[in-house]
Amino acid sequence: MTSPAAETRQLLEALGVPASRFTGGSRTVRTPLTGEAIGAVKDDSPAGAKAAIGKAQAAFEAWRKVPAPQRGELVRLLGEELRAAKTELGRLVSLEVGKIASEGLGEVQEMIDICDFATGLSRQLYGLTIATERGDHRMMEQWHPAGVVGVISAFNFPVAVWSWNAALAFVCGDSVVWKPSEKTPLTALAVEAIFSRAAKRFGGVPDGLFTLILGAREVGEALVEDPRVPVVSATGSTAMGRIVGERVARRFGRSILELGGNNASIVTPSADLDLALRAIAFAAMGTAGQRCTSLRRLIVHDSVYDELVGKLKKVYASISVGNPLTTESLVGPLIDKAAFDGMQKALEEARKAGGTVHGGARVTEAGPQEAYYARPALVEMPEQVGPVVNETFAPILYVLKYSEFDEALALQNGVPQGLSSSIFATDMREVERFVSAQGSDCGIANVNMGPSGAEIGGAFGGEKETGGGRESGSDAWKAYMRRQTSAINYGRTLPLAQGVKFDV
Ligand code: UN1
Repeated sequence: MTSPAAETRQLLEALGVPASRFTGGSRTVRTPLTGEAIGAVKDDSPAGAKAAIGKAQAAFEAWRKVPAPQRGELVRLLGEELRAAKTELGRLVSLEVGKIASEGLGEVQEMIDICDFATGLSRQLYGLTIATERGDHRMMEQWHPAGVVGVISAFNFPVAVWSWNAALAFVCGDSVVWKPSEKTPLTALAVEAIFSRAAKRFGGVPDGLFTLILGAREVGEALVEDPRVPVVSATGSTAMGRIVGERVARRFGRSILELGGNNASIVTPSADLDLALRAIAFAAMGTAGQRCTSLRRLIVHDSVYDELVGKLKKVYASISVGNPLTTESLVGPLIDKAAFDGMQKALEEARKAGGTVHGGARVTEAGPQEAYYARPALVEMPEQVGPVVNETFAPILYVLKYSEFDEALALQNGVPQGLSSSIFATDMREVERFVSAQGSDCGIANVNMGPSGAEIGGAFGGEKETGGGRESGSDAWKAYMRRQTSAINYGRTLPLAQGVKFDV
């Protein structure tokens, strides 16, 4: 059987990444499948990041002159190249992050989908014509390219998050400098190679339109601090986003923040429990609980609690945990030891707060000593306290009981984060209340499905400590452009607004 290191090398070569990019560097990349080294990349320096921003600024000045539908053609070609590379890139995502095969491929599909969306968008980017109070005048609103967009992304969607930002930014006329997670530089290098093939086919893409910079915090800080980067899109923890948001705001830049989620589902008495069970299993255990949209809190009506939780315990006890590429497992490894330690710490805190923990132990037979597989944990909690109000990036599902619908809504909204949420109900009054202004306070509120697995067509993001940004579909593109209002006088007189007289 091929080792993960050998397979990674074959995949990177097939994807067109030169060996010099992933060997011989000082940063060791490990696969969570086995813990073994699969690459050694060179970090960029903060000075290198500054140079990339300089080139991106020059590229922006050229790219903004290219008509938007032509910019869309570059993104269409990027989508084609991604289609051609889907099998290899999906597999590489699984090797670098530990996703099961279908989720690795699904991540690449998400990239292809946003390229299609952005290509269509490139013939839209609509402005407005606004009625004006002045005669022989016209007033309009236009959207112009913003400039250099800095993208900082997390390990768990190592390539899709880049694409949500970059595909929109390119059609909007912006250039992109990307700092991926230091845990996932190999998939980023693959994206760099895929992009350069699309750029070559397009011809005439300005040098520096897209630059990948690798490294840790210092490199990201260069993007955050530089006034030549008007838009910074950052995905990751709330702690990281608080720093990024404050620093970018201090220089009056704009940030698009997609931070922690602590997503809940409410299971009401009218729920279809079989459907709910399947949805809960995917949302809470899929991606080993390492999505920002993963289900972390289950709020169950007392009339269905015993039945549902009884069934859930069986699913939790039987779900297969193991190497997602060599077994049929649905739950792969955690990204690293720190993630496993964080999970154990949260479970300990839950026990102290009166919780009953089912599962959660390390699965040593699933991989070698340096790999961190864990059984997903189901934790029955007496109250929403302690670790339940925090986001722990691991497969832990806290279960709470309610008796009145208002109580369920208060629990759902009673955490600092506001990314995603869902309700299982066939009672339309409860459904409609949940999605009404008095219902879920999250950026995403689903019905009869889990909170994770959003399609690219909707705006993606959330409220409160999730940061307020929106990426991907709907009109999220507006955050990558600047708005300009123009009033145009085509007459020979000068009527002033608000009836002001100023005759000199
Ligand atoms: C993330 O975990 O950062 O909605 C993004 C979902 C995916 C994206 C998750 N489409 O679960």
